[in-house]
Amino acid sequence: MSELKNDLYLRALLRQPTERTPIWMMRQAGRYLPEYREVRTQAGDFMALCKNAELACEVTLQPLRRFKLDAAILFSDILTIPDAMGLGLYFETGEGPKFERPLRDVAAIENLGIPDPEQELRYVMDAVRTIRRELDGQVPLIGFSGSPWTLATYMVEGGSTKNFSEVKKLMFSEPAAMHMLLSKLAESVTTYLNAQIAAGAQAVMIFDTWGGVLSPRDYREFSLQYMKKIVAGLTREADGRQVPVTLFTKNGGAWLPEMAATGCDALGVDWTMDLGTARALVQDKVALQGNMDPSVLYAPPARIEEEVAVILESYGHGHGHVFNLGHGIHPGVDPEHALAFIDAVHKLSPAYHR
Ligand code: 1CP
Repeated sequence: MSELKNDLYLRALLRQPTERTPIWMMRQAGRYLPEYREVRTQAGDFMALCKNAELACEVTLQPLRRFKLDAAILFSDILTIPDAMGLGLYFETGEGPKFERPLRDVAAIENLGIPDPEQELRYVMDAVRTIRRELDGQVPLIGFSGSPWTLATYMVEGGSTKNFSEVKKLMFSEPAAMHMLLSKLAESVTTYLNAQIAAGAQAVMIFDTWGGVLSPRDYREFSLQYMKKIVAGLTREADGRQVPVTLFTKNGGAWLPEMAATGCDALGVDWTMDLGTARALVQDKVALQGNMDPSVLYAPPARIEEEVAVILESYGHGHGHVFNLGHGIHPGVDPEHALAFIDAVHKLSPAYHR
């Protein structure tokens, strides 16, 4: 494999010195880019795009052509695992993801198998291999998965949800079945991420988008415990380099110290907490990624630059910060504003590394 030309992102995650703060954006490949919309139309639908390695590679690289980003993220989705488990993922235009066969009883959970990443999920591994080849060492490639809890919410609800009623009903009334589901998902996620690493992913991130809807006790029991198991089972070195692991629980600010104790390398932080407070909470045990409110990108470039300055100052001097949004970029953002955001990080961050 070709030598990595820009390893700022990997070094920052391991809290090693960097000359500036690296940056990437969650959902950096997506609908805010006209060139993405074009390829998606060409592919037909979202899953067809994910399953075509050449097109998935093309949309992964699109944001890197426009912006000075320090990492690429595999173009795929967290719902590939439930799809591979046989739930039948589909997308209806204008609506979120849906499953043809959501999990509604204990028998359905008992019948779930662990997908083989080089069989049912081979298209993901093919995309990783294609992207690594085309990246040619320009920046590292991030692999990812959903957390067991977050995947379970979609699998039990059958799609997106506001109240989490079905999944919480299961959790509170059939805890043993819930744990069986989460154990199967933890094993599937571990195998899946290790396969992504074997195929060429140089760092991995676990998205726990819905951990924040749980009480502290339930978060520990139904989400954190399983992420910790995954972290313990991951390949941590490949091609003579460490493979850093980032955990991100949206609305999980209160739990950062416990998350930092899982053995991961870095934590994603959303915008509901000051980065300086987060840094004090984790006592520099892990690196931090974040945390601008994605809606700031609707504001004029001068206001965006101001917010970047506030966040850099909040983290303060020293290493171990990866700049990012606190959640995915919104589809309605003007790409010129994303450009202003990324340029501001390039311009203002070196002062914090001297
Ligand atoms: O083109 C389209 O209309 C599809 C929109 C879309 C995209 C661009 C979906 C459907 N998934 C993706 C790609 C995607 N999803 C990536 C690609 C890499 C990148 O960051 O550029 C990643 C990392 C994800 C992860 C993902 N999917 C998460 C976790 C992160 C997060 O944003 O919280 C979640 C919760 C999903 C589920 C999902 N898939 C798609 C949508 C619209 C959703 C969210 C549904 C919901 O809000 O419940």
